[in-house]
Amino acid sequence: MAPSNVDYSLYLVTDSTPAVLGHRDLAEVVEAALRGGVTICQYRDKTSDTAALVSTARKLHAITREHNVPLLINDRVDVALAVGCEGVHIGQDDLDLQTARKLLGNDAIIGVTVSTVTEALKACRQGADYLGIGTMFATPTKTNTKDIIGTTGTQEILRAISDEGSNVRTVTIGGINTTNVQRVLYQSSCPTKQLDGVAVVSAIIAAKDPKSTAEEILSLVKSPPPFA
Ligand code: TZP
Repeated sequence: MAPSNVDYSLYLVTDSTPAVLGHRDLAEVVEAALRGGVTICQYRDKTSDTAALVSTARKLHAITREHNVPLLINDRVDVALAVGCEGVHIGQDDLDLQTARKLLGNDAIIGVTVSTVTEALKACRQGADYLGIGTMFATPTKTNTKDIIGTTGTQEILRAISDEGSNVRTVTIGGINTTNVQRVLYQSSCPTKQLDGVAVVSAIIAAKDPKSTAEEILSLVKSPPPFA
């Protein structure tokens, strides 16, 4: 199991496509977001070849290490191993969790995308460190999402995890931004389990000022919502 003190409050997931990143440099945007308080980062790139993935991941890892923030690689255990970063995030159609764990070892952080109670309980039982629960809201960043589950579906998953007695960590993903983050955290909570944080792509990567946007989202995550 990965260290239990990983901070999932503000989880940045990268996107290198022109529609989100524009013509900016990914490493510069990630660095700015880290200065704004991002607590964990995932390099997600569905189009680059393996050599380019390793090269960019090395660059990002040098930056995340300076900020003492874990870097995970989306889907690619081989890239995580090549770079020596802190872990991977796997989807339902990627390499299975048990194989990823065997390859990366017990200290690696391994997260799994889940959108149903069944998927969530399976990932918990197989030793996931955290769950990326979603999709919260429809988002142009990922259009092939299986399910839009909203706060109701997310709450159902949190309740099931809690009933299972699992202490797996949780973040939500999909359409999270400064205007909805507090409502999402509040409405998804069940009495015995809350989300540990939010995973954000475009609200930060496409922001004019990624640093101040990250600061704003992090402070909203950490302060109680006005309507609680
Ligand atoms: N998985 C579910 S939704 C999503 C991923 C990777 C993309 C979320 O992007 P955004 O821009 O934060 O809505």
